[in-house]
Amino acid sequence: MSTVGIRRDDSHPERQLPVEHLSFTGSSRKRWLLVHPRNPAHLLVESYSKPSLPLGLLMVGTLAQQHFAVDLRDERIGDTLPEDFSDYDIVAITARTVNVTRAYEIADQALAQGRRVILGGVHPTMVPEEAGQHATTVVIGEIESVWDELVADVQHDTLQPIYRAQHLKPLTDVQHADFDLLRGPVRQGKYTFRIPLVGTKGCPVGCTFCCTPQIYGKVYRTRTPEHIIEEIRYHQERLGRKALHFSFMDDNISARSGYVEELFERMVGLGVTWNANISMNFLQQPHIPELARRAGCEVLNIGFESLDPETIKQVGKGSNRISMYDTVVANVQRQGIAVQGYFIFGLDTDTEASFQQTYDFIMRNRIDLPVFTLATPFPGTPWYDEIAPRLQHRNWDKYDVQHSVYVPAKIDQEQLLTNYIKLYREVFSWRGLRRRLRWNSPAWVLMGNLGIHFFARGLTPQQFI
Ligand code: B12
Ligand code: SF4
Repeated sequence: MSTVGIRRDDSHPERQLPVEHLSFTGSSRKRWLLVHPRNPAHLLVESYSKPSLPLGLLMVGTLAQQHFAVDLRDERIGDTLPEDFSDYDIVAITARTVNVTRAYEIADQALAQGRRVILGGVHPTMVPEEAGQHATTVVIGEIESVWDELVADVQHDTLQPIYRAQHLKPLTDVQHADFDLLRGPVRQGKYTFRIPLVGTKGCPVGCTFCCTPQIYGKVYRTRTPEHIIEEIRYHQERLGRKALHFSFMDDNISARSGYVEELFERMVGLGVTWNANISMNFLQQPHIPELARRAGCEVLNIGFESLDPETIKQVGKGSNRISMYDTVVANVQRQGIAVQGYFIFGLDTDTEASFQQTYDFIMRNRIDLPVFTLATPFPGTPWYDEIAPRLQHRNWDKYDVQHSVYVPAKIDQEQLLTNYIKLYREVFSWRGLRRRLRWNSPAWVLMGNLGIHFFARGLTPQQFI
């Protein structure tokens, strides 16, 4: 592991401060403020779900608290930030593209007050040069893989501009997050009930629009089923009940043959339910969804993306074959598992016909929870470079997959948005819900449909621009 320096503005005031000015009064331990910035606008996901537990930031806190005093604030659930950051030596902020503008605002304020600022998460990982303009230090990728060096440098006050792991740590060495960092009555009920869990990281598929291949390369790492079960038991003990629902945060839980079977087999009888992102090629084999159901699976999240083979080819999604879509859905639903299906619109191969094809597929297969997104070129992906000349703006607040940020090749923006809204309205109309839904689906899937039904009612093209 080594660090890579990049040129950056060295004039931040904190650089001139002697280290003793930065120590927290009355304590020899440096004090960290961990921040999850709020999102700029109402995200679709928030119309049917409370915010997810901030697993990435919890991992940072879990490591940091071994050496430092830690205070975690999540603006998404209404936590406020101090105007004056002088109680803290380090302000560590997580960011995705959608909330990075707010992250930079907080970072700039903390830098101006002489604090050391560490930025991490997906957006700083994808565009570290940009993030470096607002931070003392940018961490590229997962904190676990650079932690030893980072902690030493914080202690000696020799923070480098950039930390990037040369080798990703095996996941077997990674401890699980300490959820006690979120303890407190104020936080009760403010997050979704779904507990985040990581089984694997990375994905070998390599879609051009996705950040994962840039974050982890094509390396696919797995935790041992023992570690995962140990973590499930930790939550059961912590919360005093067995029947918990977990959301695997994995990019793709089934990228290695044999692993997923072993994991699911070991989860049978734990008394938990769960959902996960899964690549569809594995679901062609009926024994995988059958095993998943026995292990407690309620919902599988599948990226269908498009019904057009040209689009699938264009985005490099080699794991999808249109000819297997219906079989895959049937294999999953036969087990009583609901399908949360993801679809992207506005890619260059899309025409008005793409909407009708998607509608027909969804209704024919009674997709339990369809999720529609507008194609969004995230900075740092190969697709972003390709689209860059056609971008309408770089207002990251609108890079939330619910805004049209570039004009596609074959349809104009008006056609795109009119059809997009029409599809939302029809798929989530009362009639659409009656035709699609199974009333024995998990309550949160039904609530999700209802949430989107009301969201879809008032849509106008302007809100997607
Ligand atoms: C599971 C998941 C979800 C879940 C849960 C989200 C959540 N809050 O965790 C759900 C379905 C809710 C979701 C929603 C969305 N998601 Co999502 N999601 C993911 C996925 C697959 C895994 C995220 C995860 O939890 N990973 C595991 C944790 C442990 O990793 P981590 O959070 O990255 O944190 C590590 C490092 O980043 C680093 N780190 C993180 N923070 C910090 C801070 C500091 C200071 C430091 C030093 C280090 C550090 O260390 C951490 C520990 O290893 C990622 C893909 C990916 N690989 O990132 C997409 C991804 C993050 N999602 C994405 C998007 C677009 C969205 C939505 C905007 C989509 C939408 N409109 O609904 C929303 C936004 C929700 C929100 N409020 O932020 C994009 C983001 C692209 C971008 N450039 O920002 C990704 C990258 C997928 C993609 N298309 O490429 N998502
Ligand atoms: S299959 Fe999913 S996680 Fe894997 S590269 Fe494609 S979009 Fe990303």
